[in-house]
Amino acid sequence: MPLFAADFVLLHPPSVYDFRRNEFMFGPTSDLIPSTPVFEMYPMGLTTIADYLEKEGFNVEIVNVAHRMVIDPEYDVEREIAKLKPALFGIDLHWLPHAHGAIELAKIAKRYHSDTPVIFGGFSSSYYQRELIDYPWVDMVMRGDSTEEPLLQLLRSLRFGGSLSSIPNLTWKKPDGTVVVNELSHVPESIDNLSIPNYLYTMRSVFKYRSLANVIPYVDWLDYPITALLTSRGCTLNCAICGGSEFAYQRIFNRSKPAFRSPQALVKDILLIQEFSGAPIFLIHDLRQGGEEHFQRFIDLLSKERIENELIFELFYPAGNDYFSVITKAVPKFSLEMTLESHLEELRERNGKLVCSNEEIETTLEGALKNGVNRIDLFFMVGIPWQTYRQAVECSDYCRHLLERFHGDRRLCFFNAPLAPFLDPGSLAFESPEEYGYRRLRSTLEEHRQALTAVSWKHVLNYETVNMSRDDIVNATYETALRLAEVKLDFGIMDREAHDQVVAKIEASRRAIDEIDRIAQLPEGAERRERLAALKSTVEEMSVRTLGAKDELKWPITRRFGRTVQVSKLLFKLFLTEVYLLLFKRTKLSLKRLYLTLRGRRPENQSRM
Ligand code: B12
Repeated sequence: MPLFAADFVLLHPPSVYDFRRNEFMFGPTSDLIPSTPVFEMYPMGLTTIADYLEKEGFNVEIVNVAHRMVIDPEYDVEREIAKLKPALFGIDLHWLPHAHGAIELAKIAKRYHSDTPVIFGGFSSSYYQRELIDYPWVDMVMRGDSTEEPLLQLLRSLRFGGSLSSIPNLTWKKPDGTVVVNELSHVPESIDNLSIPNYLYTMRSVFKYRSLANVIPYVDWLDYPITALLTSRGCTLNCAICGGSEFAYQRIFNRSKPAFRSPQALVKDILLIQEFSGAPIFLIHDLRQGGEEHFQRFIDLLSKERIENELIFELFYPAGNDYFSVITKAVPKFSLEMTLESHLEELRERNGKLVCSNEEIETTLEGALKNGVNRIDLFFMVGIPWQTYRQAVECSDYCRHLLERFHGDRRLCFFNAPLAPFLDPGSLAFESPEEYGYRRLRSTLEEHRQALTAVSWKHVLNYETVNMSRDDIVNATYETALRLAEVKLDFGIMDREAHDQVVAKIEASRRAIDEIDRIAQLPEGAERRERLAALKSTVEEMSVRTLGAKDELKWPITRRFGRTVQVSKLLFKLFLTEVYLLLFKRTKLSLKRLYLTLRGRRPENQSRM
């Protein structure tokens, strides 16, 4: 157990492994997030896992394979994985769109390290654990939304011996191949011992494992270093299409109520972020889910500090003047995110998100604008329960109405996206499609894995609705985007050049989709391959911010990083932490291992019982 070698390597896969070689038109599936269509962002929980285990002396390295592949066309995944020598490989299959890339990485890990166990984890791994464990390249699945402690027990067992049957949340195989599903019993009510994500680990790891590219969350993060904080694990809402709803958490993670991070812990993390970043901090989930008192306490604590960064709040319910006036007193600058999904009250009610009148929505917007909000992002979606084509595209009329009502206020920003690529497994709509107006086209993990290699995003979709075919979903998505661009042009939010670019891109996307459909009719063979290859550069271009002008989603940043003095102090603190961990934690583990080896015990062999 060498002092500096990694015990556990966490690999983050690209969505589709061979995206650099083959033609895929991912379309607008990643239009509303910072990642590219390769979905190079890794689950924030990888940093909490790494930090938790490192504090106990284990070395944990994150390798963002997806990011490395995107930034370097020559990056040789096999060579890099072959060089690694951990005791355990971890691969996240958190988001189902990684189903293809995750399995391919597992195959590579096994090809070069047949004796090293490969463990999977995340939302989709937990959901599909039974199917996943049957793949020959997967040895274990760690289920649950809080895997830090069970993983510590697993690593101890792998390094020092012990039975796997007592490790909570673990699905594993005995040497004879029998699958064992341990109880999903580690579901902590408090997660205050964790910073989610753990930025201190991320920074420390850059020096420790000598790679910045491995922990960068998305391609242009250095230019646009926005950060986020998770305010809870779990949710109190039951949005029909969400795989992270209360229903889904109960079903997938055995969690009956959310674990909220305390206001103290959140404020502490905000102050830490301020030390290294000047960019906005996005607070994930509506803090009011934890109750009015919880929210008020957070604001009170925030008011006592000198907050410099802009904070972005998510609204799951309407808000009044009181809400905004307290925020204004606590922070210098704030923005809002509201995922309306539809402008129609009836559809919102059927989906279960922002179930309120449009008047309440507009009063909320008015309150925010009056109280100096920096900007409000409103999101609409194509493909929600029972929505028709017309209802989807007409959200643009509602956006026009809002701009008229609020005198063309440019702080109002509108976005639309399709429900894509997948209806989330574990969501109410995935589990009971007919009840929510869906026809589910794929169910198993293997079906989704294969679907991801389809050439265009239309064919990847795992559903259609009773009111919209997959063609309708694609067309409605593009038409809504065209209409929104028109509205933005009319109100001077988008200039003519940007507008024309959006139009040109959408028209080219539509032509490409049609051409792909024609190619799909051809038999396998040279002509098919050639015509697909000819589309390669077009489809790549059509997969980056198809629906809106580039950078529309970004908040203007005045200062990217922390001030030099603060950053220097932070770096010194990180150095001291590293020295402490090495001297008091790592060395202890190494000596224990040496002692066991000298006494002739071979822990690895004993652990698989
Ligand atoms: C925050 C969030 C985001 C953030 C991502 C932040 C991040 N880097 O993690 C943003 C906004 C960027 C985002 C984007 C997307 N998201 Co999202 N997101 C969420 C949200 C709101 C919270 C997730 C959460 O609570 N995580 C905390 C816990 C559960 O996870 P964690 O701490 O990261 O990891 C722990 C465990 O999951 C596990 N684990 C995770 N990975 C691994 C790996 C190993 C080896 C092991 C052992 C364990 C393990 O252990 C960790 C530590 O305990 C959920 C909805 C919800 N209410 O839950 C949706 C949700 C997870 N997202 C979802 C989706 C579909 C997406 C997108 C694909 C959407 C899209 N088309 O653009 C993208 C993918 C982004 C990418 N990879 O590039 C779906 C996933 C459904 C599914 N099964 O696939 C969800 C459930 C709901 C939804 N529709 O939004 N998302």
